[in-house]
Amino acid sequence: MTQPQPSAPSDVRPAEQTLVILKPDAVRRALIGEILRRIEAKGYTLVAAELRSPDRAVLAQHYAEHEGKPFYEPLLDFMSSVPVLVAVVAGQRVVEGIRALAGPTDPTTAPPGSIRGDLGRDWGGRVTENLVHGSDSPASAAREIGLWFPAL
Ligand code: DAT
Ligand code: MG
Repeated sequence: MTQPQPSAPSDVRPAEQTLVILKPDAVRRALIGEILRRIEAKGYTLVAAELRSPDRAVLAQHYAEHEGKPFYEPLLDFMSSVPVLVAVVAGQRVVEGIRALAGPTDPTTAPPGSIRGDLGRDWGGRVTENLVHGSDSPASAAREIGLWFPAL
């Protein structure tokens, strides 16, 4: 895939890509703009973005590592409750960069300054609502981008 590259010496480390999902709570609360603003302000590049109503099979593959956990079915219900914004974001070390921007899973204790820490809270549901998904490793990113954007 081609993507905008800054003018840089030829020995610059190559950009990597990660999968980002703005989850139903972000969409419902009209926080898409605010979250994308933070990602762009950090300097990362959006290479694909689309509002999707994913079918359960895609969500089941996306969250396969959590199958069997008590929050798995509520998580799939939550993720299919309203359309989500699915995006591919690029930049050097973007996988760990997006995880740092998002903050840890629990929004109650996620540090202020992070997306989850600034914008999220516990709403008392069976699944933790924390606004944003980011791939947890380059291998996960490749798998998830292949799942959501097979043409890329
Ligand atoms: P992350 O999204 O930080 O990578 P994860 O992969 O462990 O976290 O879990 C996927 C999502 O499932 C997470 O964003 C919110 C939900 N979740 C995780 N652990 C949970 C728990 N103990 N109870 C309820 N929901 C949970
Ligand atoms: Mg995860």
